[in-house]
Amino acid sequence: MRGKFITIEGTEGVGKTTNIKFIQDWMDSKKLTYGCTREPGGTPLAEQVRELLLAPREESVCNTAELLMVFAARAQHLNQVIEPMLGEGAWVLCDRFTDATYAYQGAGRHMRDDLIRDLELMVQGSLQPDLTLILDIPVQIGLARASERSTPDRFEQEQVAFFERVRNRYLQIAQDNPQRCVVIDASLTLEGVQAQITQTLETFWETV
Ligand code: T5A
Repeated sequence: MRGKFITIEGTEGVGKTTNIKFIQDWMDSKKLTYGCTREPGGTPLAEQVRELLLAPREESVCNTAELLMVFAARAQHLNQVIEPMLGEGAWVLCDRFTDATYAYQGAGRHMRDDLIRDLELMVQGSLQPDLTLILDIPVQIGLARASERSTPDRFEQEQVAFFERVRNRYLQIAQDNPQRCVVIDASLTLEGVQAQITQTLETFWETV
């Protein structure tokens, strides 16, 4: 049987990395075979593209180049990691996927959705996550958490208005895709966030 594909999304500093470890513990408790990966990245080549995308630079990166780099990395990641694992029956837990492209390049950078959709179709065909956890938090809280943890990358140097557009698009995606998306209130304590995640995973588990 094909594995399940779970993605985790949200604006900067929302707690994805922190909660991925928690989800891995849940998967261990279910004795699942799974892989944990991330976007942009997940293969040596795609990780190099990630470095290109995130590095702050003086040269301004044109939106089309950024979008194509995101999908180039995704194509490699799907081909080398995600599809083979799902095909072998393993579950895949991925830190960000194409919802991030609609949120960051679509809403954030004002790129046209139909362009993103064309690339999505070319790169991933009909593949969609089975479950997407969207961690939601007021932008300023997330940015403050992220800045305490590390120096800002190229995206984290954007203005608050950019992240407000990103956040709103994520909420819109959740509203448009209730069968696969669950919004988690990530402004609570870690315990409160993880209680919501457990509930979501257990509900999903019942459908598997
Ligand atoms: N991108 C990506 C695109 O533009 N298009 C795309 O298609 C894709 C796939 C990199 C960038 O790439 C862009 C978007 C991104 O800008 P990323 O590495 O996922 O993507 O970048 P970040 O969102 O910056 O991820 P981070 O690792 O920085 O943040 P996390 O993982 O959300 O946050 P985390 O877990 O590190 O937590 C941040 C801090 O908050 C604390 C943690 O301890 C940590 O210190 N924290 C809490 N504190 C209090 N209460 C809680 N509930 C807390 N949860 C966590």
